[in-house]
Amino acid sequence: MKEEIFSQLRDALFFFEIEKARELAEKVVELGIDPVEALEEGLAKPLREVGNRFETGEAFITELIASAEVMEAGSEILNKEIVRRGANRESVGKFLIGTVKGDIHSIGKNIVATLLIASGFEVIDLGTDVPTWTFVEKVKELEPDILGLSALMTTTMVKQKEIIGALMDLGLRSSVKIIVGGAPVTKEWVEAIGADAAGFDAGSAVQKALSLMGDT
Ligand code: B12
Repeated sequence: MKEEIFSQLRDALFFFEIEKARELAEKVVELGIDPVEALEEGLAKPLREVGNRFETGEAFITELIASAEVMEAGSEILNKEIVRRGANRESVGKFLIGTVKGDIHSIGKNIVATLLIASGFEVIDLGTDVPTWTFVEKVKELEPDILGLSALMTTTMVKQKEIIGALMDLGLRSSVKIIVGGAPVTKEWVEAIGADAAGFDAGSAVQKALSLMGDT
């Protein structure tokens, strides 16, 4: 049953069926299927496939946009269920997150934010295309335990470095742990820019965040 629903979700994403994706996501909730697994297997994996096809010229940008809309529609319902399942936990820490300037990719960041909330973090999401200065101001104002920086493009990941540099210049770097993420991020990049950790998927992002809280 579970596999069949995941397969139907994949088809909905490939054939741009927004309503179908919503219905299937509702079914996942009704049947008590793990919403995290449904998100990853039914929507995130096939969306990455569309991205790969776009890269090789086999898919058009319009297809990429339409598939992303299906992912967003389905994940809106699944995210609510993920948060509901993790409700009533004590706050384990304050997590400030956003996608860097010049980058409007939000899906991965939103999944990470959802799983962090489900794991007990208080999450403040600054959204996408966030200027370096806004990250710095918000760190000063809100004093989060962890700052999460999402960048999905090789052209925008440099902003992660810029933000860390700005925090260092203002003497704020040691006040906050920094975890970076997004498809182009590597271990080498983390070391090169002086971040504390990287999350390569939502599960590892939560694990790293919890272990960073242990270090504070
Ligand atoms: C969906 C998508 C879009 C959608 C975004 C919709 C939205 N609301 O987010 C749309 C269609 C709008 C889009 C636009 C563009 N895109 Co685009 N897009 C993608 C695609 C296919 C999937 C991204 C995604 O959502 N993946 C699913 C999620 C679940 O995975 P994820 O994002 O990797 O997130 C996970 C991890 O990375 C990690 N993570 C993510 N953030 C964070 C943050 C923290 C703190 C942590 C710890 C972890 C973490 O955990 C997440 C959950 O598992 C990728 C292809 C790919 N392989 O990534 C291209 C891709 C990123 N896009 C690309 C490009 C080029 C563009 C455009 C420039 C296209 C154009 N010509 O206009 C524009 C850019 C606009 C801009 N200024 O940002 C390129 C980037 C190439 C590069 N330079 O590196 C890619 C790689 C496609 C390709 N292969 O060419 N895109």
